[in-house]
Amino acid sequence: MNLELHRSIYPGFFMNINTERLLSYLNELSQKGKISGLQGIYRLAFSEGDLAGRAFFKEKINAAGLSEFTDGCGNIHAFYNPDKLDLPEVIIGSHIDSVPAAGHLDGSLGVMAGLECLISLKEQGLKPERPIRLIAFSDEEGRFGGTLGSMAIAGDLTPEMIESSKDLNGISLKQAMQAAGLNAKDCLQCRIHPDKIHCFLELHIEQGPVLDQLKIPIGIVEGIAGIMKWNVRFIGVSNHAGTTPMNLRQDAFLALSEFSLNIKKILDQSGSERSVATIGKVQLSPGTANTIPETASFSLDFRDTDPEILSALQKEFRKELSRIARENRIMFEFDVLSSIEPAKCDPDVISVIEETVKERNLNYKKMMSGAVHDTQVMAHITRTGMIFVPSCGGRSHSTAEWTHPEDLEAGANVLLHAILKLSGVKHD
Ligand code: HGY
Ligand code: MN
Ligand code: MN
Repeated sequence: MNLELHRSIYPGFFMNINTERLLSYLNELSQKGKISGLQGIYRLAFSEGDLAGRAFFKEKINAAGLSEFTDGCGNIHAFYNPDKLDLPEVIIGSHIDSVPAAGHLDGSLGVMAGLECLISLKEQGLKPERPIRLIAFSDEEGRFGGTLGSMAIAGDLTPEMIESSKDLNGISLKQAMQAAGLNAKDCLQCRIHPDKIHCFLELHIEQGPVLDQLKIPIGIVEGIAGIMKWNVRFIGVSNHAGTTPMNLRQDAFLALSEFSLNIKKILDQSGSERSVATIGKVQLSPGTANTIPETASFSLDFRDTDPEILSALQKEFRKELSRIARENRIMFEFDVLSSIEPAKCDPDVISVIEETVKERNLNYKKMMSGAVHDTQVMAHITRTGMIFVPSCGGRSHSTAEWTHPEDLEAGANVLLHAILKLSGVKHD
């Protein structure tokens, strides 16, 4: 390949991110949200850990001399726009909130690599033909449903959602945001008009086994699975564990166990090979060994890349809950915590990523994402693309989360060069 030719294609072609700086940012951020005596990171949205992560990110933005602001939903925005252009922007982003006992890369990689890209552009004095904005979105992980911040930017939130949103422990979004110095109602004022956006790009770890098993360093995401997240309750009758004959019981936990055993059958009958369902949290009350549980409340997270399959699974799960409730002479109810439809990434953005990966002589695989991402919400208002890097052993949402530094570096450089192309960096 004639490198001179490339030099003429776009300035910055020979540019790379500062890998040491990226790794040190990731390492510093991974210290925010640590709880002594516990493994992993605890940056649940709007918690103390999350606020520490936010403060760290803002400090790095300001230290780099980039302009920054926090919107009404707590999304943190950083800008690179040396010529103060008022043109549709290239937006990059991800999240720094985490699940409990999280690893150090889920979301954090996209935000820290985005920051590293903006700093590198500034250091090189490169002039994009469009503004570039980096956003760390609030509550991607779903303490209050999921992708709250990107839904605010996309204008997908409603006053009812803000009013009714509660976490699995019954804490309301309003309370949690108030404790973080924010007013939940302001989430409704954060929309960015689609005309103001050229495209959106996110770098993220795969969180699955595909790239790692195939030893391929880059994934180019073609589509992202949709998710339904319910909080379900079976409500039976508490009674004495010793004196109540088995055939007279209305045992909420037995109903839950029958439901959980039937999930696989429902997926086989009504799902696709991409369908998944998980019961991740269970709470029994009154919760003593010698009392038949009155209430079994549990989370149900189910996903598929096809919206029709997702709605078929919704129907089947409801039918199954009601059959089991009837047969056990108990009641059931459920709240929909979140419902995010599947999304496709934009072919043009995909081809810019693909061109970038080929230029950098990297092996890659086009693939679907089983995890939910802010990208699929940003797809409601603009063209999107996602870059994956391998997760060792496919592990994520776990302290075992790991990606080799050379893969982090490769992914961040693909992000940088895709930004250079999409923002039309020109000669001085
Ligand atoms: O649950 C997910 O897919 C994402 O990690 N929030
Ligand atoms: Mn994530
Ligand atoms: Mn996650």
